[in-house]
Amino acid sequence: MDFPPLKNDRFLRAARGQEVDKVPVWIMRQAGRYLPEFRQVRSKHDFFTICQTPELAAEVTLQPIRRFELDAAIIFSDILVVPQALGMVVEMRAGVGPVLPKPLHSPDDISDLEYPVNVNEKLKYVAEAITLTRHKLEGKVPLIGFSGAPWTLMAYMIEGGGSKTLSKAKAWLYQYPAKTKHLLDMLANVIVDYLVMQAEAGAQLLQVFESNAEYLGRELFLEFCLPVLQDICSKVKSKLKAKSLDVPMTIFAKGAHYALLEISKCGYDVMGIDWTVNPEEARNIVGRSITLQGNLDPCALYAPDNALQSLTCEMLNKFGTDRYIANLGHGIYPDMEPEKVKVFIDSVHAFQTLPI
Ligand code: 1CP
Repeated sequence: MDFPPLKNDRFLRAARGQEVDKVPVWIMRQAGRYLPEFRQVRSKHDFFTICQTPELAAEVTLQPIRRFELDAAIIFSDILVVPQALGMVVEMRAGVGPVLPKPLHSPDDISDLEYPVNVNEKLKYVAEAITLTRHKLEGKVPLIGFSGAPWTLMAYMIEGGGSKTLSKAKAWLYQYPAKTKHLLDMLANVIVDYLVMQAEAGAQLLQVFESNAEYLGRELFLEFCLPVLQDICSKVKSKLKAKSLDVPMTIFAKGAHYALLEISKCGYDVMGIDWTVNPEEARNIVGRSITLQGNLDPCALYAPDNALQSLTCEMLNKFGTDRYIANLGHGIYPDMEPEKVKVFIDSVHAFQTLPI
């Protein structure tokens, strides 16, 4: 596909372990409710209508890019479009978040899922949104595509929405380990096709969100998550290679402080860490063969500007400037003042990079 040439490649360079002029920075959930211009679009359209309408998805993806000196854009969508593609109903309720009114109650319900999924048909709107956004970005910054990881999606499909404990979903891991693995493999197959489709449509890096890793311990994670995360990465990469596409991949397993080394060896180019992990310890554990991404506490953006600047500086000192992408340790909160994002980004860019 013929896209405008990329003008700022420091995010992709850092993902590939190449030298950068400044530390690249983007923010998880950078398009969203903390921006008045997003709330305006959202007041007129249902959440999933925005995701499904390429012009609207491109517009809200570009909103933070117009406002801030971010080094990457992330396509506006949600991880729950995958359960939708499997035939599940997902509603986005104001003040509540995602709700799946007919969750999976037992493994017998797996057969009700519309599987296999023709991703190129069911999620075509995401591909179209990506292609349109790539054009509208005019090469300003690269565009990130993403998917939820199998365990994170499975948890929503069983809990029917967010949950404090994920006890219903975790019960499956103990009660039905084989059937759970079957469901996770089904999800992985859909996710592989979905990520490949996004790269073909123009996504320049693919991030996998295992946001619910924090509910598991090391043993459950190693048994149920790690093998599928590895499988997704190797299958996506080999399928892309066959199409002469080379797109770096990021894994963000939130709360998986207990398996940093194993995650770093899964084949991904970048590993996101949440704000509970000490960057120096993470670097010591994983070595220098992977780029780290993160991890300022999203609440640090509530601090006065000078404190936020020092906290950002402290974080960069710990990570170093090599093989590093600055970000928050999780998504930005909806009540954040947009001005704080500028303070954070400017502090990252002002940091002196050292020659490798
Ligand atoms: O700029 C961007 O990052 C926007 C794209 C984006 C992404 C990458 C959205 C828009 N959602 C996501 C990923 C996502 N969605 C994750 C993984 C990242 C993470 O851990 O936060 C998860 C777990 C979800 C599920 C989800 N969708 C939640 C969390 C609920 C819970 O269990 O706590 C919520 C609140 C949503 C809704 C949503 N998704 C995105 C936005 C802007 C919103 C707000 C909805 C609205 O406007 O009404």
